[in-house]
Amino acid sequence: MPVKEVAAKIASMEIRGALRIAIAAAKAMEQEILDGASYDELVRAGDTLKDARPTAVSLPNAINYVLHIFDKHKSDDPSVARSLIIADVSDFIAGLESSLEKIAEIGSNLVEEGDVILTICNSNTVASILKRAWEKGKRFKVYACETRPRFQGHITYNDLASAGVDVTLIVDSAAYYTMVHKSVTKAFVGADTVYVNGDVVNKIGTSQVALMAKHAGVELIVCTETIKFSPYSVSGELVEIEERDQKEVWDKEAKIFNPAFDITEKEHINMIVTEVGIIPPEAAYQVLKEKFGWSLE
Ligand code: RUB
Repeated sequence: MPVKEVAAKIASMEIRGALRIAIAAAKAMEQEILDGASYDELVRAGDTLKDARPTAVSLPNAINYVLHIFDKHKSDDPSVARSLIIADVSDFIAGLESSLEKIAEIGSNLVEEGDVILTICNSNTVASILKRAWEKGKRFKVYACETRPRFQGHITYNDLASAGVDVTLIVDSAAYYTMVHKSVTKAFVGADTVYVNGDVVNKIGTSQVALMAKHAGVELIVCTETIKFSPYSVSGELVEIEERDQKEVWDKEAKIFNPAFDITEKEHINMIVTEVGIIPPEAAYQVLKEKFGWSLE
């Protein structure tokens, strides 16, 4: 798919969820390379993609890694350089895709028989973990927050229900009541960006869920591939919290504030599940050093 089309689909949220966004962007960059783009053309394509949505760091991370691959091969013999670049980029994309599989396996070990799990928005990573746990024969209940204003909770509901998982939809404002009165044991949430200090940016409402979880003694588990860790946060650069069209909230002339994401402080996070293992939020820097050393030098 051409870069402009992918960027438009990311902006309109037809392609959404931080991992899917990263994979779609990397594939669009791969296509540019296959079409013979120069480094400068590739940088411009990357900029178009990066401008599509501001908050998921997986988007610039994926683009910058493809650019890094291109740059790395610049001193190679030109007759083989392009095929080496294409091989590395396709390995990178395969790695992104397999990270979901690995995290599903690791995360599913955290789900226990009889758990009552609350989730918010639609994280493909969280859904993959829950479906894997169900496939393994574990039996548990899930409460999915509907996630105003875009109702990504409906996607979660449909995905889990069609895999046979015992899932119930709740309105967002029922989250605390549900935690207390339905004996929720764990909250699983996704991530758009993980900062070096262990704070996590995710769908608006996640930080409320985290505060409630802390108050109710419920474990908050963030599920994220390491492509969503922000190397830029090492030098203090934070992501922009996207504010979307007010019409998503109410199709009327009114004063409306519609932030799409919020920040959950590390103090409210019990653990972060990644494809390289389960870590405390405080270990974010270690992950960044290992994964993004090339960009931190
Ligand atoms: C999606 C969202 C998801 C993360 C992780 O927001 O906040 O929790 O992106 O998703 P939006 P995944 O619907 O606005 O894109 O686990 O699928 O990468």
